[in-house]
Amino acid sequence: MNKKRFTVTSALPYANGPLHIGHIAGAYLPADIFVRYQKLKGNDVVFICGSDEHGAAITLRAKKDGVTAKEIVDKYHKINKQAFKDFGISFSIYHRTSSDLHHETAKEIFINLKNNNRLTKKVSQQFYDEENKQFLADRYITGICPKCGHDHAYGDQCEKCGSTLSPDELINPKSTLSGNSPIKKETSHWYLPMQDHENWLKDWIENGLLDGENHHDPKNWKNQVLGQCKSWIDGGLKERAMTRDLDWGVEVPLEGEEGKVLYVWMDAPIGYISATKKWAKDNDKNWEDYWKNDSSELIHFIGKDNIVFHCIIFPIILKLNKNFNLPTNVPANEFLNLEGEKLSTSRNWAIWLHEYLEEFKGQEDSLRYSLCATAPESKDTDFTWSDFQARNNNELVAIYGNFINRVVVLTNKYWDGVIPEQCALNEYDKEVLESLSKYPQLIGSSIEKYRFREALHELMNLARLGNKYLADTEPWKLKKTDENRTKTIMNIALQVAASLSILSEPFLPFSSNTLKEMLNISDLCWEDARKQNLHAGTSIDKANLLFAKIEDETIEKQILKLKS
Ligand code: B3M
Ligand code: ZN
Repeated sequence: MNKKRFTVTSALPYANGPLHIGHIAGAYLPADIFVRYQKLKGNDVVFICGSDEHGAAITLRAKKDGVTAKEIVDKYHKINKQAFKDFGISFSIYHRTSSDLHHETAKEIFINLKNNNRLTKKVSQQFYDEENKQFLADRYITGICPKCGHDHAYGDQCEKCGSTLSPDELINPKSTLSGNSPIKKETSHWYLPMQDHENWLKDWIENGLLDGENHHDPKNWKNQVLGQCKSWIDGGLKERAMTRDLDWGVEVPLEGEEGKVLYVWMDAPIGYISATKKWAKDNDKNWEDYWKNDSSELIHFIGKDNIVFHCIIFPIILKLNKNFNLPTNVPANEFLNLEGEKLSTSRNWAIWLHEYLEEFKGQEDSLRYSLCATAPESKDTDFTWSDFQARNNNELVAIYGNFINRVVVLTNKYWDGVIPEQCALNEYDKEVLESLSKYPQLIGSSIEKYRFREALHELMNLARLGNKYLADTEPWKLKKTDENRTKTIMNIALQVAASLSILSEPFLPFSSNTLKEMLNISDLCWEDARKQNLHAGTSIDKANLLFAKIEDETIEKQILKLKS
C-alpha cells in the first residue's frame, strides 16, 4: 500500500476562555475523526493544534478580568489542553503561540516577506482612543456593519454576516476600551497587497490549479467555502495591515518599530508551522516533510468565520515563502446552535466541555456521537439536550450497546467465553458476512469526503445489521436443539462486533477501546474490518457496558442549569 502523508490542523482556539460544544463540533471533532481514520489506514499523519495567545481577544479579556494577558493565556491554555485530552481529541501536539519557537518562526516569515518586497510600508491616519492612549484596531473598535447593519461589528470582521472589514468602514465607530468616539492619529504599518495575488488565488481556489498544475479538485471543497472565497475575490482584494500598535504579541523584528507587533491573524496560522517544528524536534522527524513536500496534504479544519484567513491570507503568505504546500482542503463547518439559540459566552448560553466531562464521567463518546450526528456540516444545526438523550438511549444503548452486550454475554454463558466455530453457513449468514465486508469502504469514502454524519450513519447501520441478525436468528432459542447452528450464528455475530470495534474508533474511541479489550483484539487496521478477525478456540472477556442510559432527571438538571 502507498502510504500518504497528512498535515491536519484544527483552528487554534483563543486562550481567553473555555471551550464549548460549538467549538468542538466545528473544528475539533471532525478533524479527530479524520485523523484517527487516516492513521487506521496506515497513513502518516501529524495533527496540529494549540492555543492562540495573542490579539485583542486576549488583551481585552485580561483587562476585563483585571489580570495580565500572560495570566489569562496560562490559565486557559491549561484548561483547554486538558479538556481536549479528556475528550479524546488526539492531537500530536498542543502548542502555544507565546512560545519562543513560535515567535522566532513568525518573525522569520515576516522578514522573508519584507526582504522580498512583498510587504509595503504605509503611513495612515488610524483611530485612536485619547483616554487610553491606544490605537484601535480589530476588536478594540466596534460599530455598525456597513454590509448587514449588525450593531456590534468589529474593526476587522462582522461576526454576524462574516464580512471582513476595516475600522474605517464601520458606521459610528466606538472604542471598546472607553466607549468614546475615537479621534484619528498618524501611524505607520506594513501591508500585504492581497490584490497582487488575485489571479493565482482564483485559479487555485476555483479551478484547483496552482502554477498551471493540478493541485486539488474543487469538487471536493464545500460549497459554502468556495462561495465565500469567490465572493471575496470577485469583490476585489485589498491591501491588509500585517502589524498593529499593541504591546502584546510577536514583536515586529525591525529596528525603529518598537511598540508594534504582528497582526494576530498573521502570526496565528504560522502557529501550525511552529507547532509542527516542535513536534518534529521531540519526535525525531523532519518538519519540512509535513509542509514542503508535494506528497504531503495540508488540511485545515475550521469554523466558517475563519475561512478568509485560511483560504486567502495564509495561502498568500505560504506561497510567498517558497516551497510551502497550500491546503488541499479547508472543510469549514457552519455554526452549531443550542436549544434553538446562538451559543453565547457572555450570556452563558453554552455547554462547556470541561463541565460536561466533569458531570458525565465515562460518557465522552455519548457527546462525541451526538455532536457528530448533528454536526453543522453544510448548514447551521441545533443541539438539544433531549436529542442528545434520545441518541444516546435509542441508538447507542438500544442498538449498538444491546448488540454487543448480547454477543459477549451469550458467548460467556454458553461457552465460557471461548469463541465457537462456524459450521455450515446458510444464505443469511453469507449475506451478513458479505455486507460486513463492504463497510470499511463505505464508511471510509464518506470520511474522505468530509461527510462525517453520513459516515456515522453507516457505522450505525452495521450495528443495526448485527442487532437484526441476532433478533432474526434468535440463537438463545436454538441452544438446546441445534448447537451447531447456535455456534455459527454467534461466531458471525462476534465477527461483526470485532469489525465494529475497529470502524467505531474514529468516532467513539473510548468504547472502541473497551470493546477491543473485551474481544481481546489489538493492532488491527481499517481494512481488517472487512475480514473475520476472531478465531474459534480463542477467548473473549466478560461483558462490560459500553454505554449507559441517560435518565430524564439528568437531562432536566442540565436544562435548568442552562436557563439559570
Ligand atoms: N483563534 C479564531 C477563533 O478562535 C482564532 C483561530 C486561529 S486559527 C490559526 O475563532
Ligand atoms: Zn455584517
